[in-house]
Amino acid sequence: MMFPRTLTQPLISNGYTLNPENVGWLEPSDPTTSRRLLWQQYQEQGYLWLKGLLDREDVLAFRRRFFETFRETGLVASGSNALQGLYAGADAKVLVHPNKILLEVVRWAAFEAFCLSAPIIEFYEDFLEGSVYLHKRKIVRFTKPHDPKCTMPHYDLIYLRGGTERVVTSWIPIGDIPVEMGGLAYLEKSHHWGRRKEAEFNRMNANLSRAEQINPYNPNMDAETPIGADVNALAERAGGRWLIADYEAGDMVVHDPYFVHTSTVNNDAQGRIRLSTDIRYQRVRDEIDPRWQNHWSFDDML
Ligand SMILES: O=C(O)CCC(=O)C(=O)O
Repeated sequence: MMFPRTLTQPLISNGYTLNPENVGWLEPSDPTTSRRLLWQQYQEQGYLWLKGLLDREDVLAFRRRFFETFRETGLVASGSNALQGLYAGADAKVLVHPNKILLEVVRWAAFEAFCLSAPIIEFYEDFLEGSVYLHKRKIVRFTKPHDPKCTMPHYDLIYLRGGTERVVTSWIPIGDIPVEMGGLAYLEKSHHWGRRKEAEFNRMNANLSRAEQINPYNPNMDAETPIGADVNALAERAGGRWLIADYEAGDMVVHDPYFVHTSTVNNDAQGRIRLSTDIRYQRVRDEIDPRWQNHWSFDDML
């Protein structure tokens, strides 16, 4: 496939520069496509990039509300419009720890309402063919411009082994996230590789207690870097490219729990903070990982 556009700069993930031959683009899906076709695409690709599933204005309203609150940290450029989420710069004095705000936001009723908005629930009830459950542990992430720390390559089941493997993640950009702002990059067809990797972890963990088997910090695993940080080496090992996209407010990506993903550095020329949420849904009748039934906290070891 041809790239839809030329990249203006190299993409860097945790110190590794992605080789251009290891980069491709996500295929968008129309949310109004039939369930049968979407399911088929999801199984083939490991993801669905649902364009415009959500109301763009609702998503932008949430972005504005987030940054109005986030101003308290001192990290939003003074006098700027909250909707932009402009970073105050590396010299900014931190007044309130950003984690305090994040942990409040994931507990907001307004955030819960956002995650339970009609387009999402209607999509999942159709897609998963039944009543769905939203995991209580929901994550909101922000990425400052030029911060070298990125999401480490991983697949979600590493942290979610205590329930069904039919759990599905929604990654939702809260605002536009063009490639240069460091959105998610997905390793092409890696849901097959992830299944094999998980079988390998299961073999290694066979003699551990059940609690240790599902613990991503068990003696056989390194939860911080579970499959390595070198994105080029991973592309070679899994035999696919890292698929990127210019995400827009209103989009939702649905990804398979074995599908490998990472993020890249936010090099936004305007200095905007990248904001997103990742939340999980499953059929209520499937086994639910009890460790994900509390609000997110930084010491929950997941
Ligand atoms: O937004 C990110 O950087 C990471 C998100 C993630 O890991 C996920 O959606 O499962």
